[in-house]
This record gives sequence, C-alpha cells and structure tokens, in this order.
Amino acid sequence: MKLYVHPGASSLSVHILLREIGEPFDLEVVNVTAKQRADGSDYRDVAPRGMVPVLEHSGGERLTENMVIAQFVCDRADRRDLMPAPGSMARYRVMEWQSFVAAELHKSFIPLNWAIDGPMRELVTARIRSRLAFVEQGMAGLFLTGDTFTAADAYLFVIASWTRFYGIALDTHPKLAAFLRRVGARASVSAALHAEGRGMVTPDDPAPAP
Ligand SMILES: N[C@@H](CCC(=O)N[C@@H](CS)C(=O)NCC(=O)O)C(=O)O
Repeated sequence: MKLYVHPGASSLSVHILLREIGEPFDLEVVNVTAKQRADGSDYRDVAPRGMVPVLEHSGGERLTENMVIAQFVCDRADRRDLMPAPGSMARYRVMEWQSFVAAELHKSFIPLNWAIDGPMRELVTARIRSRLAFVEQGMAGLFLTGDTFTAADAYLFVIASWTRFYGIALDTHPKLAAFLRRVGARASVSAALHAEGRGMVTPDDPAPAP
C-alpha cells in the first residue's frame, strides 16, 4: 500500500491513521502545488485530479478522497476504535464529523490562499472562526465523539492546525486548543509530521497555545 501526501495537507490525516494502525506502507511526498512527484515527474499521471491524498492499493487500484480512504484503511484493519462498526450510530457520528470537517471547515480555508485582503479576508476568517466555534461547542469529550480518538479527530487535527499557519487565534476556543495539543502529542502524529517534513503543520509545535 502506498500513500501520496503533500506536507501538512489534508492527506496528513490519512497518514496519521496509517501510523495509528501500524501496518507497513510506502509514502511519497509530492509537491501538489507544482503537481510534481518526488522524481520530478507529473503527479497528474498518478492523480488525474491533481490532489492529495491518493492511496494506491497493492493491486494497483487507487482510491481518493480523505473520508473514503480513512474508512477504507480503518475497516480493512478492523480498527473499530478509529472507525466504529458499519451500521452503528457511533459510526454515523464519526462520519458526521468527517463530513463537517471536509465540507464546512477544510474548504473554508481555501480562499486564504488567494490574493484577497482587507474586508474579504476578514469575512473568510470570520467564517472559519464560526465553524471552529461549532467544533468547540460540539466536542463530546477529549475528542470529537467522546474520549476515543477516531478518524474524524485525525482530520480535524490537520485542518484546525492550519489556524496556526494562517495566524488565526484560538484564544476563544480553549477545548480545541487543548485538543490540538493532545493529538499533537500522539506518537503517530509526531512520526507522520517528521516523515512529511515542513509544511502547513509544523513538526516541532503543531499546537497553538490557548
Ligand atoms: N475532496 C478532497 C479534497 C482534497 C484536497 O483539497 N487536497 C488539497 C490539499 S489539502 C489538494 O490536493 N489541493 C491541490 C489542488 O487543489 O490542486 C478530499 O477530501 O480528499
């Protein structure tokens, strides 16, 4: 199994899960902005949409989309702590958060990469903060769905860590700031960050102080 990632991009969430699972896998760090693979060739030959993550299965089949790859790797390893059993309410709670992180939070950050300034940038930042407030209010325990670390937490960790990269303070989100420190201290996260190298989530201090 091989995972294609860009340092600190959303692909880091799947990378963390693979390290939580502990089965061997190959990793290729690509430059998703330049669409360039480690050997300089065009990444679009691997991923026609030009995005990370891509998971290449041993049979050569390739799977895309964070949420789907996360479910695939956790189900395959029968890791019900990371992804509860199909049909259980607990699973739908994890999927509910995965969907929220994907559609409402992850994509809200994208305009910050554009040449926007002043009121428009403030608008985008306010929107991100409002979504982070939902997370702050909705966190059911130490993690999103309770006191067990799940696939949704791996995804939230990556996207919420981008607040540091973009200079968005978490002073009014103490539970989320504590969550980032807690998840950042996991061995899987530290190993994944070091393997990917410098990116939008820093290996040394991924969690902002509250
Ligand atoms: N819907 C995709 C989104 C993945 C995504 O947005 N990846 C970003 C990095 S975080 C990317 O590859 N961007 C490159 C591009 O848009 O060209 C998923 O969930 O996997």
